[in-house]
Amino acid sequence: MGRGKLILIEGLDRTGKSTQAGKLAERLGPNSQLIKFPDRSTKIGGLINQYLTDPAFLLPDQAIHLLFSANRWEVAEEIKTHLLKGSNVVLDRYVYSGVAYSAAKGVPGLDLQWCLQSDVGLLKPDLTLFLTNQGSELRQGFGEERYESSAFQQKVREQFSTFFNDFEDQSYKQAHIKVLETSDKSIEQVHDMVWSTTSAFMQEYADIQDFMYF
Ligand code: Z5A
Ligand code: MG
Repeated sequence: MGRGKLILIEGLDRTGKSTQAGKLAERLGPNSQLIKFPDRSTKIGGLINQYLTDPAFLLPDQAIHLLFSANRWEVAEEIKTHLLKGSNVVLDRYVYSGVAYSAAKGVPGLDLQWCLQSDVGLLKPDLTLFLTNQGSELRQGFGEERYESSAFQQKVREQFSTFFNDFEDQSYKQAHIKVLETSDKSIEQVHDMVWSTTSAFMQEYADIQDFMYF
């Protein structure tokens, strides 16, 4: 039996990532695993949650960046173990959110290159589905957490784009990262796109055995 596939649902805010990650994991069957970042249930995740929800809880930008990264390292072995047992793992946000949100702050020195360093060595997804809503004003109602303003989200969008174009290996990008436009599509319509892209990928890359790393 081959190893499971690591499938990431990434994207801009309020594009339905958590909704789609849940539906994909369900469709992949009971043996699949769903892991969300940030995982707010761990000790490190508790600090991240406090940072996101309490404006009075201040941390240096470098420190919160490293906590988000540490939150991924906390479960890195667990993810690999699931994959080696043949389970597919669906991730809801991951390294790309890590670098894009921190670099979008525009803090001198906290650029994409610096931000990536703490994630170097983490498993790279076999497939990333990047959800965008370029053409839509739908679901622009951001919440109350830190980072949830449209001006900041525009900067995040630019950082994602710079990372994929300038930092990601282009042959990896072409084969392993798929952009899905979700504007004006229902949850079921987006799920159909997610499922058809995932099943086509799984067929084409059924034999992947080696792991890839950031
Ligand atoms: N962050 C970071 O800085 N560094 C890191 O390393 C990581 C994250 C991992 C919290 O993340 C913040 O942490 C986030 C990035 C930063 N900052 N911001 N902004 P989070 O993942 O916990 O954020 P969230 O609160 O879950 O929001 P989200 O992920 O942006 O939302 P979503 O998952 O994309 O959307 P959703 O929860 O699936 O759907 C939102 C609503 O829209 C919900 O009511 C759905 O029922 C509805 N929905 C979904 N799809 C549709 C369609 N197609 N039509 C109509 N309605 C829909
Ligand atoms: Mg979410």
